[in-house]
Amino acid sequence: MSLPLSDELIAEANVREADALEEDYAALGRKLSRAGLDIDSIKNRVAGFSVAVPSWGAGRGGTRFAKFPIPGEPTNIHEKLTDCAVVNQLCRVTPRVSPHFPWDKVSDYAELREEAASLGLGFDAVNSNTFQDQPGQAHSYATGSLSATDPHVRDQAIAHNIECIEIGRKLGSRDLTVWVGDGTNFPGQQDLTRSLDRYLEAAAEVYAALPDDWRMLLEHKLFEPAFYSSVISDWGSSILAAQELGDKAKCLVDLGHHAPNTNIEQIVARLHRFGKLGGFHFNDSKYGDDDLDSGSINPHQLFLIFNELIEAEAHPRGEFRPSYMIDQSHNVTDPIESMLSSAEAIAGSFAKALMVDREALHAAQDANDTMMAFQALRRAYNIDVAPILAKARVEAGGAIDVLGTYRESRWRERKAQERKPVGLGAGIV
Ligand code: PSV
Ligand code: MN
Repeated sequence: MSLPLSDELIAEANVREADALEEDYAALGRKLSRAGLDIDSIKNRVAGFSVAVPSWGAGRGGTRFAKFPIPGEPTNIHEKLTDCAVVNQLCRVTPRVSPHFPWDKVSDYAELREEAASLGLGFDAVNSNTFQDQPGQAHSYATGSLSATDPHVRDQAIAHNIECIEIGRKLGSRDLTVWVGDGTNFPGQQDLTRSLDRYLEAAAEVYAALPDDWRMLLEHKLFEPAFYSSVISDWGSSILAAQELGDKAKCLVDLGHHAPNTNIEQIVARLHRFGKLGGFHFNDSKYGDDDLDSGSINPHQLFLIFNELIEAEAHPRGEFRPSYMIDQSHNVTDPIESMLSSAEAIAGSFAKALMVDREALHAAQDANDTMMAFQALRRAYNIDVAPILAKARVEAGGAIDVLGTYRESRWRERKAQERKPVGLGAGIV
């Protein structure tokens, strides 16, 4: 394996932080043991936790108004993988990349898989893209893809999804994530029932091409690009579609794809209850599908989602295998820094949720002791888990101070000398 940053750089940076980490870890360990928690057991669970990064998140995103590239940004899947390897080398929680096609198209996928492996990376869910036209494409997705009125368009969208499965098999993926931008901008533009019928029929053809151990993750989104109606607009449409398609179809929750103030943790509990929780696209949002960094706006919501996930794991309804992926648009930061900060926020929420006193919580719930039930959550949420995350990282070869060490590496400045500049333009990712 040949990782992008020098091991010495990380080791030297860690030496400077080691004593403080030991002190903080020991102090937190004493505090947790008073609450009956063993810090090493929590740390070991955290060490087993991982979240995939999106290949597209390695580049700078943008809005429909503009994109402001930075020097040294990756411009192809090879450079993106290298940047994702930097993220994982420092934080050790992101060993997989979720690719997007045709954005990440190459001629030899076996080679790409080896390239990733040599960087310490594997591949997570493959994402299809029928929300954009590609140069030379026979039929346009302007008025829909899997739900299009024109059967040629639907066939093309089906074929693309099946091609993504084929690519994913070569990459070692086991999930196909399907998000369609299909919908309407005008009342009356399409029949709301018949468009769903067309989607279901086309999605069933994709589903039929899934290998036995694969899942199809249906990602819903309330609005955008369609502003009046979206075909798979919410978790209700998503679970109904997944139920109709079959066991291998599950629902994927992108945190930004709901109306403001939606109780997303309850959606997670509901999907789990019916064996349909497939995975997540983590991000944060204030207004809509803002694709902001995980935990930057509402860290409490992230914690409450993980609280439901810990409950779900303890009370399985069928297989419990949610895919954890980040889906963010890094418009104003260095994408590597955003992914480092987000991975920490996500792993931290997981760690906090592990520390909820479930016996106390359940007892308070059963006794209708509202305040004590809330306090069981609050106590865990208030714990500063940074020493646990840092200890798990450093034991796995990562950096104690991920952002500081990244800046010290001058990775972006060095890449700015080597990589070709990205063109200007608009672009939501
Ligand atoms: C759509 O907004 C989405 O969340 C889907 O996951 C896409 O694949 C991704 O963003 C990138 O555009
Ligand atoms: Mn998404």
